[in-house]
Amino acid sequence: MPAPRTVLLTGAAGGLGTLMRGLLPSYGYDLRLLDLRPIEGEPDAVVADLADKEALRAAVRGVDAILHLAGISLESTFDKILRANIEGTYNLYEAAREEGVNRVVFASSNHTVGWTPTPREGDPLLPVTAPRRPDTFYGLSKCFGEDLAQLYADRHGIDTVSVRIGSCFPEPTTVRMLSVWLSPADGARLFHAALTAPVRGHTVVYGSSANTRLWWDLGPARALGYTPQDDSEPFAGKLIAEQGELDRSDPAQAHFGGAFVVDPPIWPH
Ligand code: NAI
Ligand code: 15L
Repeated sequence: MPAPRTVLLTGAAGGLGTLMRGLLPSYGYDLRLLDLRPIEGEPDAVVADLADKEALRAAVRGVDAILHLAGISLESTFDKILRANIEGTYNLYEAAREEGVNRVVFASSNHTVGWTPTPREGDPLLPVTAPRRPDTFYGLSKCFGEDLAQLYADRHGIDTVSVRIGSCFPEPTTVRMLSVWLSPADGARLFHAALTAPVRGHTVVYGSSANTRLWWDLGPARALGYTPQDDSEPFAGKLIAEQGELDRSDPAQAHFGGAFVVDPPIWPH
């Protein structure tokens, strides 16, 4: 497969989309942008809802690959999650199938395994083959996205890398994030690897930097050619002084999904 050049970036107005709009062009990509919301300074961006099948078909036409970030990124009502994340991702894959786009990178999430207890010292890192334990309707929608990707790989030959992103923000802001932080620069490295790796079918990887306090196995991501350069550890002293070490007697601190396991999920950023 030749390296993709023109990539549709959905969710381009969001936090991660904005970071990737800044970072991915240096890898040689020509980004086509799509979001529900207009993007200041980007008059050519497609403003469309994932529910709009015609707009999606037009948006994917002629691209080499899709980086699918659009959707509801936190917990919400089931109806809203159903429309944006479940039906929306289905609509995107249908558009890809109809237009012959056969490489997708799907923004999955650590919340697919959010109810998994975090490892204690000496425990093995969580493999991507561990049973999924979604912590929310949001996490459940990401499990659906991964299964949809598997179906479209098997049935239609569309290759997907599902990246179970940890927390991709400029800096970690909680003690939990010291374990799951994906620096924006490593995020771009990982998405680039996922867009270009010569893998067929559906591949699931965890997405984080090479954090000293890592909870999961980065082997599958490294196998794509991803070499993380960052580690959250320089932020540890300040965060632990402010917030204390993780308190495992608190359910919101004892699971991969952090505060998402609490009903309703409360998130401090
Ligand atoms: P965000 O909420 O900042 O951005 C999501 C974007 O999707 C927004 O600009 C929104 O307008 C757009 N969108 C929502 N519904 C849409 C629809 N129906 N049609 C078209 N566009 C729609 O979220 P963020 O942080 O940028 O995350 C991007 C993706 O990565 C999301 O899918 C999220 O679930 C996933 N993710 C992000 C993580 C992170 O650390 N930022 C961690 C794990 C997963
Ligand atoms: C996610 O899936 C969310 O989209 C993001 O906003 C963060 O909350 C992240 O997980 C996290 O777990 O820190």
